[in-house]
Amino acid sequence: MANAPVYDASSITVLEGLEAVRKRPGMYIGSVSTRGLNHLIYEIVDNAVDEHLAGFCDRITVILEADGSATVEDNGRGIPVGMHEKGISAERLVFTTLHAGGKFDNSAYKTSGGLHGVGSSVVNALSSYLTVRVKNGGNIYEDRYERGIPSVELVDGLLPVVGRAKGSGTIINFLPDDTIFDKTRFREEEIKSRLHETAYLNPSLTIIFEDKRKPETEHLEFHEPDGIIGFIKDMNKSKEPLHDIIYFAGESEGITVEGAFQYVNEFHENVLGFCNNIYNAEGGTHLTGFKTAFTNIINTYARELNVLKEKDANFTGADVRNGITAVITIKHPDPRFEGQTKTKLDNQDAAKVVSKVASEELVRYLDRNLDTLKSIISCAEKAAKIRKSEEKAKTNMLSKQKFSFDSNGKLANCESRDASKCEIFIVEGDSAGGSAKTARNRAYQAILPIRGKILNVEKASIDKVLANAEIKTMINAFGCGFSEGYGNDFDITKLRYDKIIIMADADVDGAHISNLLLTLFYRFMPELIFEGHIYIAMPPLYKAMPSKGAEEYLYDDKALERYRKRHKGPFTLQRYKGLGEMDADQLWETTLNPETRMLKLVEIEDARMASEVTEMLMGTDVPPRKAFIYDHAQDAELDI
Ligand code: TSJ
Repeated sequence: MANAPVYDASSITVLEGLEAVRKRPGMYIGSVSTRGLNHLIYEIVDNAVDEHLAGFCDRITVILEADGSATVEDNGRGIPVGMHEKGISAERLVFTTLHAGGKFDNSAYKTSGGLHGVGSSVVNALSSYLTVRVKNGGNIYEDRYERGIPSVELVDGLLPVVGRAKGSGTIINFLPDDTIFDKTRFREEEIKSRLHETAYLNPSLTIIFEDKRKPETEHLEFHEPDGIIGFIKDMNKSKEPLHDIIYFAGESEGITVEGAFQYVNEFHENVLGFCNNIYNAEGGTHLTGFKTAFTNIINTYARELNVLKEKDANFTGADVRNGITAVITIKHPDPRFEGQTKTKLDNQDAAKVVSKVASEELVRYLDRNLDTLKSIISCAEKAAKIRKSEEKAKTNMLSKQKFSFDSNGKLANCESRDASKCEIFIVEGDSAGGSAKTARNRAYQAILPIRGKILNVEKASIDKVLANAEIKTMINAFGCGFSEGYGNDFDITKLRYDKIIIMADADVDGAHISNLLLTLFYRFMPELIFEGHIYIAMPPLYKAMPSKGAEEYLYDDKALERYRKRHKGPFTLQRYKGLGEMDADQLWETTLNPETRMLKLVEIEDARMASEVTEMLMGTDVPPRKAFIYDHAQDAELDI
């Protein structure tokens, strides 16, 4: 009886709720890919962060266990295990009711993010098992669920005590359900990055990360007492800062605002927004508020200092932000999000309050720091100059071409017009392109060969970018247009291919080409990356041909190592130097055929990661760039 599911009348609707989560997991966690998988951890961690925000927890530990499960522990008050008014343990309510967060409508959740406090039941529903341990009053209470269904019998509605312990806290251990998720291996790079980001946003919190899946446990501690100032310092660490980091903070209408920024000697802006510690990939009203205020302030100063003469037009917002790295983080009692990925803050009062706080605080600062003000204004001047010449070039371009670039004959399109089934391979080199055209399944696979090295868009002005033949062909083929960042001229609903697959040689040149393409997408079509449409094909490095038995393709050196261990007897090894060495059949089998190929989904989820990637992609140092591709190659799995 101990492990049999325990039902009672009130749990029927509960189970129906969790069943809905299992039927449509994507609705609750975005996707069932690695990204969705990692989200499970964030949902749980966010609850512990809420306990920190409520003032009762200063330490969170996240462990990726050797058995594939994850453990999250905090030293907060512990989830209440007592009887809730509904006649069921409060803890049960948290894990079996969708949106249970609202049930504990106290100050603890006053500033929590849209999903905080509600995610734990979703994680529960999507886990093969989930155990809850609560330390409180000298006791350890334990509960357990299987696929969301409780398997521990309550005694008088209360949880059993399984041990004694000092202190208080909550420990959750769960194993993602492999019948729900495509892949069940947590991706540590992304998790570490997200936890580090959380540490920057919560300066008095310590987050410990352990990866016990590795031969030697990896142990990291994130504690960032300098908060967002440290965040800016980190993002600008390999850049050339033009002044000390500026920090401002304030409160109005129950909304608290904190901001920090620093200009670097670069033509690029990086402004990140957070609401209740959640990264807003699509920005929103807090950023609008900051940008509006800041543009006004700098224009006013520029006129006072006579940098802008009476006849001159104002600097644009983009001019003013040329070279800025900024973080704006607010706490809002009732945040609302909109946008494609529901990551755009929508509350109008946030714009007003951020604008007010930023104006007051920054004028106070800049009045006293004239040198800093002058270097900011000179960044704006440089940007305005470039903008004016680029506007001219763009107008000329547009009037000539109107973006209706005809396909210039190189694209071998597929027959299907059902975008959800179509794939386009961007193939380096004409010879590989030729083989790929022969090898593909023309029903749904399109091939676009590109020749030589593609233009580095970070080093080129926009007219050069648009004049580049390869780039024109790509923009035309994808069908969405383009615009800097999240602009209005890009329409992802017009995308003609579900998968855009970069296919380059597995060498340094190939890595370079992949990086240039990713830079292009990141700068002009970021939604393609954020919405998970960009992939990197992973052609095999070797073919092992044993004297007895079947040939086998090996996709990396680790695979070769494993092959050597497991394969007894002699074999010859063919090393592929490039895609061009494969004939059409081999290319189909290793790189094109969805049943057997390896694809790496390019995922850039959180701000820190995105910023690091830009830095890597833009930087001139080769080693970090190689490392980026290498890291991603490590994560590749069979795409079946
Ligand atoms: F996600 C989760 F629910 F599984 C989870 C919750 C996971 C982890 C690691 C920690 C937590 C959590 C919840 N930590 N601390 C709390 N605190 C409460 O739930 C709590 C405790 C006391 C009171 C109170 O009013 O006395 C209120 C709350 C919400």
